[in-house]
Amino acid sequence: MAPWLSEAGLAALPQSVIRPAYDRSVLEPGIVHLGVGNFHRAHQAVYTDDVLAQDPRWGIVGVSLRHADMRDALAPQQGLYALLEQGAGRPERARIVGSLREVRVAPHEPEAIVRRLADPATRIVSLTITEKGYCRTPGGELDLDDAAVRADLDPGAQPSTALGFVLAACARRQAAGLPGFTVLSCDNLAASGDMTRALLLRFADARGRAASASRGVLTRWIEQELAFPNGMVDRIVPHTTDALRDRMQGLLGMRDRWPVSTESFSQWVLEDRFVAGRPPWQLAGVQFVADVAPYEDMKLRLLNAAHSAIAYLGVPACLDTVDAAVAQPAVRAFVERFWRTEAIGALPEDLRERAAPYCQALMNRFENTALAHRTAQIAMDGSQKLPLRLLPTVRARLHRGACIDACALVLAAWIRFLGGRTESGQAYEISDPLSIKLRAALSGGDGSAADQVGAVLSVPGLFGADLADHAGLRGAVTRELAGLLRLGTIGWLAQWPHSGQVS
Ligand code: CS2
Repeated sequence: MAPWLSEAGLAALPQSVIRPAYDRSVLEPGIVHLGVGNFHRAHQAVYTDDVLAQDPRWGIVGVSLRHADMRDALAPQQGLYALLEQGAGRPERARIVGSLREVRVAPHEPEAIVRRLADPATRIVSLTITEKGYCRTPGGELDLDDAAVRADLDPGAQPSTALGFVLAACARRQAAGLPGFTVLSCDNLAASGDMTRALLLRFADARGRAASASRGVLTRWIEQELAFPNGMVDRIVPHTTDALRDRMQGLLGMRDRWPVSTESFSQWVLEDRFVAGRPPWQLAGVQFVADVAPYEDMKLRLLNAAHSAIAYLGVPACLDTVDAAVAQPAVRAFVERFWRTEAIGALPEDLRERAAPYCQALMNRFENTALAHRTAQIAMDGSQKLPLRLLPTVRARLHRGACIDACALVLAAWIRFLGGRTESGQAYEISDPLSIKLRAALSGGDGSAADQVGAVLSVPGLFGADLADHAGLRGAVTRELAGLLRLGTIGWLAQWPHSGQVS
């Protein structure tokens, strides 16, 4: 039986495997990361791993906000794990990442997590908690009706939400006269830093009221002491499979309980506003820019929106991976048309020229068969994702009176996906924080396309009053949904766009 990956075993790895180029025993815990999933381990942890030889003050303490599985997998490996980079047309590369010093489990030891966050050694608190982890209303405000947020507002309670932990640490640092830290949101959000700041300030304000404390003291401290740089993160990272575990064992001659695979491509664009220093990430290829918004716009509206289109067209058609979906000429042609005729034109003018080569590179990334990136993975949490990645394009185009047929087809594909059955009749799970509401909305009417579209568009807050009542949008989505229900993904796309549709 091959041995398990461990620090003691590093020297025995094959030469070809890249490993930490620094002494892990001297790493200081400068970063606390909330939400240690595969994306963090294939992205920020790797950029940090690349620069720890230059500056060992930025070791990462990972925090899982719900489950113990990542801690249980990585603790016996002293936080080490293997990463496999597989690029279309590039040689694959295996490396051992050492930047994660330890993983801790927030629900098991909330007080210790607050202490860690409030410790003066912590200078950056980074987050990958997915769109839903920010506890926003569909309109983007802090959801004060969310049970977890309400519980975190109780002045005596131990926090459970990510922002609740950050806030508790802020209160403690302020009381102890300590300086603040940088909060670095690494999720797929527009203006991720600004939004996190607004949510945290709202949280602080609501907590002040709940405690009837002198309102505004903590809020002002956060405004003065913390920084929230905006950032754009990009790397496709599939869930780990047993096939990957076997593969890594072959490559390493050792077993890893939770390896991660990703593409060769990686991008991180950040605003350089850090209040307590930062790792020299520029040496690892991070782009520091004055304004991240154009990078976010391109990425969300072109990459992420196309991903969702592929997922919602793909899952019901049993196209299980992104590469399998874009290998279907009809799906590929639709995605290219969505970019060319709607998404690119809705971007701010100065970005449009860059967008065509960007999309071509995206298609190459989507074709990467080595990743086996599952459409079901992307399909999760549509209610949280679509408003950020698709609706800005819909709004920009409607504002100009331009055609939205391709966007309407993506929305129709989502509504059909919510039906929970493939075209061959197999049931699948819908994983979405609004799934109960969505299911209730869909089960209420006569089941016609018009009825389903009306029900989903009217789910409070989801589409905003402007879109929920937009007759043109409603009509276009209804037509597309009726087509998908009648002919299935490939059948409907084969006829797309239809005569009479201006695309
Ligand atoms: C995907 C993203 O699952 C999803 O919603 O669109 O995770 C995507 O793979 C990354 O944003 C790529 O950087």
